[in-house]
Amino acid sequence: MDHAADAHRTDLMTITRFVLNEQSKYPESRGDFTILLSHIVLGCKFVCSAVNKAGLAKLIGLAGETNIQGEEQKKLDVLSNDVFVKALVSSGRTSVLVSEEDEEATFVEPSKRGKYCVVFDPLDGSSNIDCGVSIGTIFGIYTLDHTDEPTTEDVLKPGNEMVAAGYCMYGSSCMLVLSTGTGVHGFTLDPSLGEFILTHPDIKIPNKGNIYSVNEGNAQNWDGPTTKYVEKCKFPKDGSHAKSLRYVGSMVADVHRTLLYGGIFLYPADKKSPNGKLRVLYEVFPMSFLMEQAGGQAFTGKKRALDLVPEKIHERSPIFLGSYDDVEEIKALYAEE
Ligand code: FDP
Repeated sequence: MDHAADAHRTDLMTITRFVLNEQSKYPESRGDFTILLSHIVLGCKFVCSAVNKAGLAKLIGLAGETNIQGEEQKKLDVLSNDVFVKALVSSGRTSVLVSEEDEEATFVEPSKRGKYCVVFDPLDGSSNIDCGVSIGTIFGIYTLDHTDEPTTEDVLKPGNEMVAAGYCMYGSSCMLVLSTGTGVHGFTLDPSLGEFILTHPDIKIPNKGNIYSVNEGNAQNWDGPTTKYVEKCKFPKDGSHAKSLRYVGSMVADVHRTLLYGGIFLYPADKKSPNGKLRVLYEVFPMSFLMEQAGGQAFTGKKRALDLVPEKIHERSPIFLGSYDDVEEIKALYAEE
């Protein structure tokens, strides 16, 4: 009998135990973050269950509404948004919420307020819902640094001020990847226990990868550096192997693969979308935070992504993120401009 393996199987590090362990390193901590996270975890479990049942429950289909980005809103988007907003408000630990689905920020009523602001995309990659491809929830957390009436200014802060970020991927397994600023840790939902168990401690992205991930259908509208970079991936002139192309078109799935296998994920600016497509607060920042914590980089084409200061809650930005050396190459091409 393998006693070491058995000890591992019987000493389960749940996400709550993990965060409580972290919390114990800060004696002044009152457990607010642990409570907030447990509400986010509940939202993820609910959405995971809804995504799994979607085909059966006839939840798939248009809800007959469009969101503020002009995209068709699916029933699962609406449901996920409701679940997260209610879970976050009822945690009693939030003051400002920004959701991809809501045009305006939500300000929590005074009696339920707490010291955190949460920015999130409740169900990212929604064009993939109907074909069962992996989708996910992305979130970033800021602290409220004053006791005055909260405003949107409290979330219009650079990503480097986030105190935590993560995503939950609803795929062949349900996985929550989290960073509180001390590395990146992955937890897989054990459906029989209903608990997220630490399965991927201290994730480090390889320094260089052999995969690039981009919607190449937009190539005719790209700028010079992006065009040159993708050309280099396909036809390297330094004797290295050409990179493989993988693109799911669901940010959580594409970033998750990039984090585990290495390589680069690009959503550049193009002539039609000069600011790219992905949203700064709840797509670019959380994923950039995780990449940096895992030893990678995230770049906008102009600067470090986490140094952006958003002016609007639904602002977009081009993004290049992934393995350190791969992002270094695209930075060099933009520096030549
Ligand atoms: P979706 O439109 O399906 O919701 O920002 C949303 C997003 O998906 C990301 O998850 C994904 O990376 C990207 O858009 C895909 O965009 P393209 O279809 O333009 O490639």
